[in-house]
Amino acid sequence: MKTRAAVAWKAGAPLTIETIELGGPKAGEVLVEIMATGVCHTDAYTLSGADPEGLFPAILGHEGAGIVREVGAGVASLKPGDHVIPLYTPECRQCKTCLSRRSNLCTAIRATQGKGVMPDGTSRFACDGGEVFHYMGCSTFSNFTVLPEIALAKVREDAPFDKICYIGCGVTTGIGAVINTAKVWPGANVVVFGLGGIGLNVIQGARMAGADKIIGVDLNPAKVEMAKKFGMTDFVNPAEVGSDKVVQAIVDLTGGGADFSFECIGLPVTMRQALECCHRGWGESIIIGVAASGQEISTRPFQLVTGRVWKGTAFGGARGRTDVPKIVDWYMEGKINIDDLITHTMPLDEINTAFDLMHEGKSIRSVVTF
Ligand code: NAD
Ligand code: AHE
Ligand code: ZN
Repeated sequence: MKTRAAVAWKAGAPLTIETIELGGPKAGEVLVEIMATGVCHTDAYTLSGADPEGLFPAILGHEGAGIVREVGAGVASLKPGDHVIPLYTPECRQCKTCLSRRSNLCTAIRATQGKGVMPDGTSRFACDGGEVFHYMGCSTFSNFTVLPEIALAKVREDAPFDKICYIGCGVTTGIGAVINTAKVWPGANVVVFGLGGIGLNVIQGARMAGADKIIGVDLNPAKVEMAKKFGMTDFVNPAEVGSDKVVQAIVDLTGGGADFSFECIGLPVTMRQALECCHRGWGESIIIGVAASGQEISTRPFQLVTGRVWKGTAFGGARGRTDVPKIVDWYMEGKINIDDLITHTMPLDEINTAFDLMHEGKSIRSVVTF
């Protein structure tokens, strides 16, 4: 079939809207009509050329919601008409990692996802006869896409696509990092580096967990109002206190250091600050931000010897097919706020505006509707 999609032809270039040839679902696969997709900073990261797994040409996008239109042979858990959220972290429930219950990092299809192809090693997308790569196993910047059954969470049908698409990455990553990875306790002091589409969901999760102080760190003061609305109690602007004074400012605000910190920017310098502002003896720092190819983190080993803990999390530690439908329920029951974080909505033709708004610091989340 033919479909419309935004294609990333090369690093750093704007996406262009193309008519794409899409192959149908093979055994174990599902054809999904994407109704809406968020634009996450990770899409911009890959488009920038800094992602070692970045391939071109590709159809980016990994924060979508849509409707099953066709299923391949052997697909048992989904049928045409089902509403779904694509999962860049699938849940096969059979691999060593899924069975271990210790991590959400299902390994069933990770290798082919990183190579921009389906599990059988081929791409279903072509443009003018040339192969176009898949992205993170999702490619939600296409009106129609094909995913393995294990990479789709079935969700309730009364939930609006243009809001729940954000659960496909940002909402689940931020709230999940607090609940699943850090296990923030009531009364904890929490610090969030980066008040964007992920950091504000960390703040929302920290408030749900009953955190006491929730300190936000960002260079952009325009993010303060929204962060306060979601539960931020204190704000530190590195441009005002000085980058070398951020750690001390947080230690002072928390009476000795944070119980938990979350890095939601993707820079080694803020990752180090996030670790070193943690409380001696027990403070835990969770890395969420994705740093560019070749970058490394460092600290004095003494920081770890004296009890601080460095961790990371992908997709908030969530097991997608199990947890995502529950997060959609939380949204529909009014337990979490998604609407206020979606600051811009636009048609596919205007998708490059979503990247511009992100880079200019003017949006929290932009959502593209088809
Ligand atoms: P975003 O662009 O919406 O937000 C980033 C925020 O960081 C902005 O508010 C910006 O002003 C702030 N910032 C930038 N440089 C700063 C600095 N030096 N000091 C302080 N603040 C600074 O991005 P997002 O969508 O929230 O994504 C954040 C990061 O999380 C990205 O690296 C993204 O790739 C990553 N991410 C990781 C996962 C995961 O599963 N681990 C999931 C989604 C996103
Ligand atoms: N190809 C990238 C990987 C970047 C990365 O860490 N991605 C996160 C999700 S970000 C969503 O916005 C993730 O899920 N990581 C685990 C995994 O298996 O990719 C790079 O930098 O190499
Ligand atoms: Zn993302």
